[in-house]
Amino acid sequence: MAFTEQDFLIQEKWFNKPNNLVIKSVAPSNIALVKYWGKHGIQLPMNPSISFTLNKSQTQTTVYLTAVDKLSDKVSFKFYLDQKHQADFEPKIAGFFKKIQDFAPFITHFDWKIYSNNTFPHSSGIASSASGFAALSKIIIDLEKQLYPPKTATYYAHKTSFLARLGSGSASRSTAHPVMIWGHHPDIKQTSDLYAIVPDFEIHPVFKTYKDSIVLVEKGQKKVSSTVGHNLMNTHAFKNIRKQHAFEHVLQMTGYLKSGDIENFIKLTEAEALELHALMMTSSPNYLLMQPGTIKIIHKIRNLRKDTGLPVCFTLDAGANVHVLYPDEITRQLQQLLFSKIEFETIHDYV
Ligand code: 2P0
Repeated sequence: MAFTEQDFLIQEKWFNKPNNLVIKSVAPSNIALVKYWGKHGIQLPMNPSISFTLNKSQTQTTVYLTAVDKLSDKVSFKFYLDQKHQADFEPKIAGFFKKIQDFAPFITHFDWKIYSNNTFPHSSGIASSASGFAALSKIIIDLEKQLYPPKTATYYAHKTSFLARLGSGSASRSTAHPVMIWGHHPDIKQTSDLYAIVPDFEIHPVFKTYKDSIVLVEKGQKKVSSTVGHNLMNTHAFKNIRKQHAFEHVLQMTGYLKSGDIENFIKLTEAEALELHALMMTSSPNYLLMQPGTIKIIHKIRNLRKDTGLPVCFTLDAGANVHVLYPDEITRQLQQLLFSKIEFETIHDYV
């Protein structure tokens, strides 16, 4: 049975308020194979999505907590990235704290000094919001564990993802390995719109060796925020067909991941990436995140696959950079045939 919002409320009163605490956590980024695009209500997805966890791209967070003397309904906090105070990030974190307050009422009892750093470069186009909110949610759950009587491991795992979702939708899929599904699918057990789960089937060994190398076509922040893109789906002319596709695609993708069907994995992964960007290009107003370099690399990958039969494919996030996905065993060939021949910097990551 899936958990409800009610299940994540805290019933007990707690008494031992520690004065000072230091809690650390680490959380990975993720790349969606079938994309979350469109949302409703409070951070609920329009459709289910499925992702690979990117183990090497992590946010590392340390929180210094001090008990506050006078309670307020707002959380007192400061956020530091790479040891520097980052006021720009604070409104989104404040919004997160507000959204989770009913489920973690203890957070207002402390002053928070949040120190984060990422193992991936800031310019990489890897969204730090996914790993960042996942890392912070792990800390909040760790604190809950310290303050209240123990609950089940499943409760803690689902609640971590549930809290992360309220920070950023894709963050819900950054709380476990190696694959996560977020969003209710009638044909996939345990799935929920409220949090992401690790599917209960065994992934074929070939997908356990997968790598993701990100080709940096464009460095820095994206121009249109994903939140705006998600909202444009509400009135999108292709909303219903997109929803239908996503439900079908998630089910198909789980089948390919189980059976090790690389050929269909490639077809579907690329179709999803292009569909995501096609949705951006056909929303009202429309916008275009791909750059000439993006198209160039896509063609290179497809030509290489045609010429050599190597099982390499691409996916795209909400930006111009290209994620190149491939099994570990062809790494050396790709270094020679692809990565050494493109004029863009590439970050080699691991799924
Ligand atoms: C995804 N993306 O499935 C899709 C595909 C980007 C492209 O979810 O508004 O930062 O915080 O829920 O999670 C990026 O959007 O948006 C995203 P919010 P989020 O990964």
